[in-house]
Amino acid sequence: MEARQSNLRRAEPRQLSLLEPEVAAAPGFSYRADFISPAEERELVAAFGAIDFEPFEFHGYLGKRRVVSFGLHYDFGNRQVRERPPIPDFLQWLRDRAAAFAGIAPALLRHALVIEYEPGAGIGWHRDRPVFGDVIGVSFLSPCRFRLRRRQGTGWQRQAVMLAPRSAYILRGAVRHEWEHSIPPPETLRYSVTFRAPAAEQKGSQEMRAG
Ligand SMILES: O=C(O)CCC(=O)C(=O)O
Repeated sequence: MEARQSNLRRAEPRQLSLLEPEVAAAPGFSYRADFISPAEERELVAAFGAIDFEPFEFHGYLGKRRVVSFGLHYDFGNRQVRERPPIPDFLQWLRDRAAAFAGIAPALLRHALVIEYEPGAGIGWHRDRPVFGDVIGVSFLSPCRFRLRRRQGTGWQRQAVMLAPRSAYILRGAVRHEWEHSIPPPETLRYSVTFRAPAAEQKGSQEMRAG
């Protein structure tokens, strides 16, 4: 029995496709390598070192990653967006650049979330709250595997993209609203900064431009 069992092989998980930079992973995913220079990365990482991060909290559970929100903050307990201290000066130029990448007015990106991933700290499968619109993320230090999945019948359609340090990505459309994403724990320290606009404000500004 044991011998037979040891010959039984579990179904292999579907192979993840590793995509080249600039190639869309899922509809709505954009990627840009070398979004910031090595000197800009050093400057921002030094600023992150002075931030008073807090453990990520979700309904009373503490995650291993540590976070700080500026401008706005989504409170999972009350399911409400709350005000936070303004986006600091050292992040303003990055917000402007993220806004230009996404074609959004910088002032609309009112939420900046800085995440510190120590080795062993990842982020589980999730979709961002619909109260926010597009997500623009910038990566620092450790490269990481950005995993994507969406329901397909009884299983999952899966993809993954390697995010290089100093790169940026946009989640919009299907990849933002239909796909989930997750990042396994990095082997070395990683930071990310993600910018978001309140969905209603982003939609309003798009309608104004279209009208
Ligand atoms: O660290 C990242 O690039 C992803 C962050 C993320 O998934 C989130 O804040 O919801």
